[in-house]
Amino acid sequence: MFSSRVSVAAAAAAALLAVVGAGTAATAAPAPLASRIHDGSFETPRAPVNFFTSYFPGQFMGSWYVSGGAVDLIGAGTWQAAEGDQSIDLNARGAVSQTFTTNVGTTYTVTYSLAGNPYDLPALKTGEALIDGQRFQEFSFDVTGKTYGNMGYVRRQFTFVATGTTTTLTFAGTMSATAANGAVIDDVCVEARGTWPSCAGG
Ligand SMILES: [Ca+2]
Repeated sequence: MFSSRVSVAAAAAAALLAVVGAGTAATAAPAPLASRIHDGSFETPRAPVNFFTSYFPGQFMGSWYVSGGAVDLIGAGTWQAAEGDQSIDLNARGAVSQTFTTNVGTTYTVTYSLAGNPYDLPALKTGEALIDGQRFQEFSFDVTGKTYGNMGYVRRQFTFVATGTTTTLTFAGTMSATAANGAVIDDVCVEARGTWPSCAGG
């Protein structure tokens, strides 16, 4: 386990590119509201360059809530990110969650980039993605041959049908509690019917 360190991050104002819909007719059928998660790329707050910040249950890591274990927010320059220059390490059994608005009955697609911390064994990093606490996808990544400069990200995807007006997405490590380094997640996107993707990388 990395040691804990709290970064003194400058209050970075997130520059949101607001896309204003051009809908005009009141008689038009309402467009399906797309889900909008925030900062799926884990770019805010900023972790120390070439270092990281550890977050623990009950703490907010920007738009994400740490719901289990310990999660490391990996600063720029530490290792390759899938998008932007930060990512997260779920360590052994760290978990991060975010709740966003959804339309009941609408199908949503979750995509994310997966790699693993190549620092040490075991080589196989495991975790799961949950919707409202229910496991929707297990994932694993073998870091054999991977390096900080060549993380080897792969893209993973699953869908869910919203059952409530809000939905909670969680990524959780499922490694042995003694594992020091785990699965790496970045560039999380949630979109409904292919519209309004919330991933930073498009
Ligand atoms: Ca990122």
